[in-house]
Amino acid sequence: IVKKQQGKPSFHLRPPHNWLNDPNGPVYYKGVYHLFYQYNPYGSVFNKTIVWAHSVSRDLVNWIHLNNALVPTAPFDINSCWSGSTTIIPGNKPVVLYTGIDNKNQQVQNLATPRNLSDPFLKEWVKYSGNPLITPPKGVKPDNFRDPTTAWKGRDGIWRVVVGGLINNLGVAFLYRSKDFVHWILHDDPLYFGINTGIWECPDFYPVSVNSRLGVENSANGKNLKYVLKASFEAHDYYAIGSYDSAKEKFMPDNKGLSGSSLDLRYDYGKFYASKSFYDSLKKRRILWGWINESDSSVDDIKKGWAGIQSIPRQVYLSNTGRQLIQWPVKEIEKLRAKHVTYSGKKLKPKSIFEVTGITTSQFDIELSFKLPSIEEAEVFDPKWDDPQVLCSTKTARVSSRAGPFGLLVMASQDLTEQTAVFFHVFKDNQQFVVLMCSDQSRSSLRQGIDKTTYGAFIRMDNEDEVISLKSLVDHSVIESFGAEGRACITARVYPRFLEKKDTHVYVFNNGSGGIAIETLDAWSMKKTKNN
Ligand code: DQQ
Repeated sequence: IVKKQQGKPSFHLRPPHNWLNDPNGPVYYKGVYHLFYQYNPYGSVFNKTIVWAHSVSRDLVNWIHLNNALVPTAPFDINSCWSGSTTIIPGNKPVVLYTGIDNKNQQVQNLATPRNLSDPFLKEWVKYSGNPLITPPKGVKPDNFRDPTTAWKGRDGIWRVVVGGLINNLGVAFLYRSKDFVHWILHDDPLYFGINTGIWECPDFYPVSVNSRLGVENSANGKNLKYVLKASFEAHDYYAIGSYDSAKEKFMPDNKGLSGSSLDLRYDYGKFYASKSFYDSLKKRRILWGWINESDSSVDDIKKGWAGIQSIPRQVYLSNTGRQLIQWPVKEIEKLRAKHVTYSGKKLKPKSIFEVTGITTSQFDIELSFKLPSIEEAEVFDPKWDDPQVLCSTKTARVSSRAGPFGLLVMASQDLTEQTAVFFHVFKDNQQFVVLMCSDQSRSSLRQGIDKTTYGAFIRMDNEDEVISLKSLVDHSVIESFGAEGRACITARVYPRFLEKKDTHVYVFNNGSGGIAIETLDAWSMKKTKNN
């Protein structure tokens, strides 16, 4: 029995007890946002009784937990209801495609529809009597075929859906087509595949606008669109930006595809997996959710009685350069902001630190912008550096260079024996800034048996950038950080030991050999959400 629920988040979506993982089938319907997710109703570990839990919200901030929407009951899903997606079909009808683990332990794709379309909460779901709709294709092992995407309809009126899997050691986005959403035919070639990646889980495929932050509905077609293909493998969510040839049913990445290399694009360079996006027709934006798992042991999870949270929903859109996505917490989360402190024009001398006080230090939102040095001041980027995560383990928060490290120490004890550093090192590469962003958990806790991996990402700055910004949303054991206005995201989990007895502190630091100017700093205490 634990005395206090230390580390329990206060404004991240999570039911009161038990295990959760992937977000499933997010959708906006009749004034209500729905998020389903993988959930074990019987305990705080993953097992064979996974259901679709269901939470609803009118503002993406406060959630009501409803009854489980899909639970294993039928031969086609008796061993678990695994991940899937919602599609809105004509007539504003949401329908769900999900993976069932059937009575032979095969992964099959099933359909479910709401019992009552006039209920905006879509409380009850009916499984189609003709399930399964899709069984593993020839050559695919029965446990290597899962996680249908939101379907999209082509100009020809035919539906397409992608299912993730593995065949002949290739991670694959299998493509299926259907005229009626019930009979699905495998297309000869996959939409795309990756070599040596392992199985592709939870694929996502959607259009983005090239000249606007507005989201695009999955079935939209037309000019000024690019496409994003995401696949989850090897513990990360990788994506590529490219075009989609609907005649050939091919995704063509602009640059590299999805290979799992340390230089591939990732939604998040920390803990963020099996994510899923949806088009929010109310606010015309695309929103992304990911599963943030624990970093402590499953023994701890059992003691705590809960494990896993959903990320803060993020708006996602194409950057001006068209080369990457930008992510930012949905505006609505700002409703939770309470007490505000602000500083501007503050200078941080070399090797100095200052404490941000006046906010709730275990539950806050902070945004800072640091003035970039002159290009001459930055050290030269070594082209051999091809793994930002590895680089963050040598260029730590303590290793001084001419421009950096500077950033935040959060969930820190007053004596700094426990602290998580989120920071930047600034380099130059041919007269352009390349910033290394790190989230260093190595000193986050004196406890043993916790995964304290340091995470890192490279950010290529634009010529006109004069500052580099950092935003962190800190919610007890969760730290979601956004570098350079959302060009790189790193999510971490931390479980400091001092919290058993002492309060936590927030500091801004500069360990570089040059001074650094903080242009702006704003921090807010964050309120608890309802139902948390
Ligand atoms: N989680 C689900 C699967 C999916 C995996 C099972 C990804 O459907 O492939 O809970 O985390």
